Amino acid sequence: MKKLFSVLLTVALVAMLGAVVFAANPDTKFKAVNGTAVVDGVKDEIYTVADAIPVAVTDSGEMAGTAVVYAAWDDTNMYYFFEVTDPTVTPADLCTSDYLSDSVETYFSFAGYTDDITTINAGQYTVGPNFTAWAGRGGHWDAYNAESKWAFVMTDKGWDMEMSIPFGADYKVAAGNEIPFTIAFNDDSDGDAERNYQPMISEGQSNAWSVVDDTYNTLIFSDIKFEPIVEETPAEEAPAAEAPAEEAPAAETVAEAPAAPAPAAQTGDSTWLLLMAGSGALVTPIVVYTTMKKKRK
Ligand SMILES: [Ca+2]
Ligand SMILES: [Ca+2]
Ligand SMILES: [Ca+2]
Repeated sequence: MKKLFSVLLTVALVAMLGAVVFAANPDTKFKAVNGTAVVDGVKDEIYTVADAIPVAVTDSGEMAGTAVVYAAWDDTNMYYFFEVTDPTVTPADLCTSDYLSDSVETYFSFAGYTDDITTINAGQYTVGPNFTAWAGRGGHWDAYNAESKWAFVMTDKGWDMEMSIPFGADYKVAAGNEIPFTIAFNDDSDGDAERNYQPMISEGQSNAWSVVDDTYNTLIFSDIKFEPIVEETPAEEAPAAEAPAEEAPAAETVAEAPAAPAPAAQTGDSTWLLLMAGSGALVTPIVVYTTMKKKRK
């Protein structure tokens, strides 16, 4: 009985282990968004709705920096935007314009999986800050690197890189298409133009430059688009009924100078016509004649 239990337990354990399936790298898929980016090293809004692709797994070496990548596509190009955290950057005067200096790499295949990227429509596009030209490999790279563009901007935490790569004549892109791809960051972590380590998206991708195999991940050309938030403009308001003219604020009461005493109302009775005649001591009221005469009327 004890033995039977032990056998059953073993069978159960084997069954459980068999159920543990590790996801193959192609099952790790990332969505590129549909839209056109400006290749200037500045992050376009369209990337904000793309999947953030982490480039932070290395088969060897101790990482000092990592990258996060966003992808987009339109009818003619793929776009990639790399935010690279990199405390020490290969100086421009030492930069070798290849994978040994700080750089990022985009790998993809438009021809499925095959052993040698140089014989198929696939590419490895490598570029970094201060490069004078692309580096790379592959049938697609040979045909289209001259039409591809890149631009970088140094940042507080390292540098940002942006690239556009044309699909080319032999690949027809459509929403929902999936391709094998991966990304690498070649980090020269001490600034001597010798790569110290190479983080990528998933484990086992260090031969991506040579072979398109199932160590690659998958990129989806999704129909997700960036929708700018349009602030609703309030309908033009009918002009408000004319507001009553605001009353002029009462003029501040200024202490008025005391009015000069009003002249005493004159009455007929008090109308005296003084005719002054003469001068000095000789002023003599001559007559009050007018009033008196009036009265007599
Ligand atoms: Ca841009
Ligand atoms: Ca570096
Ligand atoms: Ca180095």
